[in-house]
Amino acid sequence: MDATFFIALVVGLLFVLSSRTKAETQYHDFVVQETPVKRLCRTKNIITVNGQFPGPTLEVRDEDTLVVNVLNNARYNITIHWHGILQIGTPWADGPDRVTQCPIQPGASYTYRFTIIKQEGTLWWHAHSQWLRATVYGALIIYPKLGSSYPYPLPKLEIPILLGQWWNLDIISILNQATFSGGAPNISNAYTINGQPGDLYRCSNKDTMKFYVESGDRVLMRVINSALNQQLFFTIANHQLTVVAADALYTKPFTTTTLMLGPGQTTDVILVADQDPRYYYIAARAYESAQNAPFDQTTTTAILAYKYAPCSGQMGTSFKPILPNLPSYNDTATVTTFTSQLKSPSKVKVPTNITEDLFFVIGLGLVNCNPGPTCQGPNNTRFAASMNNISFVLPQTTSLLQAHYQKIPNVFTTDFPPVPPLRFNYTGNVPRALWQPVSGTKLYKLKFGSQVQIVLQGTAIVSTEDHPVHLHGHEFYIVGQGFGNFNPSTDTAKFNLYDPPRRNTVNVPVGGWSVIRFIADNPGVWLMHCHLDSHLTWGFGMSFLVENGPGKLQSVQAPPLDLPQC
Ligand SMILES: *[C@@H]1O[C@H](CO)[C@@H](O)[C@H](O)[C@H]1NC(C)=O
Ligand SMILES: *[C@@H]1O[C@H](CO)[C@@H](O)[C@H](O)[C@H]1NC(C)=O
Ligand SMILES: *[C@@H]1O[C@H](CO)[C@@H](O)[C@H](O)[C@H]1NC(C)=O
Ligand SMILES: *[C@@H]1O[C@H](CO)[C@@H](O)[C@H](O)[C@H]1NC(C)=O
Ligand SMILES: *[C@@H]1O[C@H](CO)[C@@H](O)[C@H](O)[C@H]1NC(C)=O
Ligand SMILES: *[C@@H]1O[C@H](CO)[C@@H](O)[C@H](O)[C@H]1NC(C)=O
Ligand SMILES: *[C@@H]1O[C@H](CO)[C@@H](O)[C@H](O)[C@H]1NC(C)=O
Ligand SMILES: [Cu+2]
Repeated sequence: MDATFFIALVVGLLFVLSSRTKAETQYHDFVVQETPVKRLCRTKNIITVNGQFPGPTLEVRDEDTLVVNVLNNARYNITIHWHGILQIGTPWADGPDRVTQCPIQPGASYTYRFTIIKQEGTLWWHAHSQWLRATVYGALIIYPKLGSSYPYPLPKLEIPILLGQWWNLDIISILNQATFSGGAPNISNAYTINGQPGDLYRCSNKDTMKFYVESGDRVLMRVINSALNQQLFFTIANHQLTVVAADALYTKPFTTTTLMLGPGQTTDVILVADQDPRYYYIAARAYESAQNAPFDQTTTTAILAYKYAPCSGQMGTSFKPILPNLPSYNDTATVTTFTSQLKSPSKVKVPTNITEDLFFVIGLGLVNCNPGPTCQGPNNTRFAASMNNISFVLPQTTSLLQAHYQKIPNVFTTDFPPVPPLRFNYTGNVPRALWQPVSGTKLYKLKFGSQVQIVLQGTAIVSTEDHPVHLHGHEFYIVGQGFGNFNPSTDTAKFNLYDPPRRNTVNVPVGGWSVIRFIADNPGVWLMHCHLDSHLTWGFGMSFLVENGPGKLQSVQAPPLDLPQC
């Protein structure tokens, strides 16, 4: 063989191989700005990224690196969180305000750099300061790395569906008013699908989202609950949905008509366009488990539109979309049926040598105060929330991660209680004397490699309620859940240690409990919190401090030079 040809062949082969397997680095500019948008018959300014609402969709592959320069041209402090990205070795890029960084102040910028490590599926990004994520969010789609594919037949179409929540008034004034008054924040005026409320709201018809399909198409819908303060049911008229993944982790496929997603959660479903060629509504509305709590009872819709739907004139019946049935707002039975079907695709390695056996009592509370304009909660109180009776307070002068890394004293303590300070009938009639939590900035230290189990036990304080609890920096197995008080002697035996679902956000059932397990293998400071932003504001959060490990890449590295300072 001719030598030149041989070299060309080898080089060519190497090129093909490297282009097949080489991950890439993607650079993006996010300009945070004020943008006028018109919804529900009125125009208002909202905070957006690059003037887009929802924000830009990021599409990457597993093993790619993202470099996102965020320039803040708005008048509020902001941070961006990459929801569900593990941030292995890059805790400074996680984003929660005052947890892993100080905010990016108006006029300033910060570059988030991180690599996707063994993750694929549907995630999203959102602001993680004040309540700016009401409008600052977008999809983050991770395709399998080159050369690998989905564990199901390739769909013809992929549609990201971001469910959102819309207020006619400025979200920061809603937050400020609630913070001042101590009462519940004003309810939203609409829910949205990809930023649009849909046909059932005033002045919304012409902008309703339409997704066109052809008969026989297999469609992958990547459903994301990006609502600020509301769990949502999701359904599509006349169509079955096959669930294939949740929170960017594959599941054993199962078929359902209705999904329920807490804020923060994602669910991938496959739909086959196997119905009469016409228009069908895609719809979402509230799942509200708290008793006597006001909530937005509207329904958002988009349209699944079969191309070649028979024309029968402008107002033809085939263009009038069919509305699906949605469960009642308080249909917990449907939620339980749905969540109990979520399982890992096959046997998984669940931590079984538990070295940290934690029990967190979670829920709302009330703080007594002198009657007045700042005590507008029930009976002259202010709303609060807590985990193990600690209502979480963020530091003001630096972030928790910075205080940890630079050993700055008096920012936090590490005495977050592993078990509740008091044992009581959590979901029973809780004496009023137990309703008031204490404030604190307490972390819980985890040795690198700890095998952690946490019982998340809801309470009936103020009201029982479903809480979507999200953990940063880790994914966990949900080994069990139930109603009432967790009973170790009977409930432990029923844990699913074979194929439990793995997620980053668990819905702790209303008046019940969930048990999660994970390995603390990512050094840093990681927030765990209720993903209803109103609850987080009231103190429903805590942070883990995962200590450095022995390995070379197992310790927190120096912060990036452009890390914002307070
Ligand atoms: C909240 O709603 C109340 C009652 O409808 C209204 O008076 C108030 O102005 C609203 N607050 C904000 C900040 O929108
Ligand atoms: C749900 O709400 C309906 C109507 O408000 C009520 O009659 C029913 O008792 C509620 N169900 C549950 C399980 O709370
Ligand atoms: C379980 O964890 C303990 C404490 O870290 C360790 O000493 C023990 O060897 C572990 N057991 C197994 C079976 O891994
Ligand atoms: C407010 O006070 C009334 C009268 O004492 C009582 O019936 C009600 O349960 C209280 N509500 C709360 C949320 O504490
Ligand atoms: C806890 O409260 C519930 C509801 O009031 C009651 O049914 C149950 O018996 C109580 N459990 C204990 C152990 O007291
Ligand atoms: C929380 O702590 C406060 C202050 O010590 C106490 O009054 C209250 O009873 C505690 N509540 C619970 C549920 O532990
Ligand atoms: C923005 O962040 C800076 C730095 O922490 C802080 O001093 C300032 O008060 C913040 N501004 C607002 C409006 O929260
Ligand atoms: Cu909550």
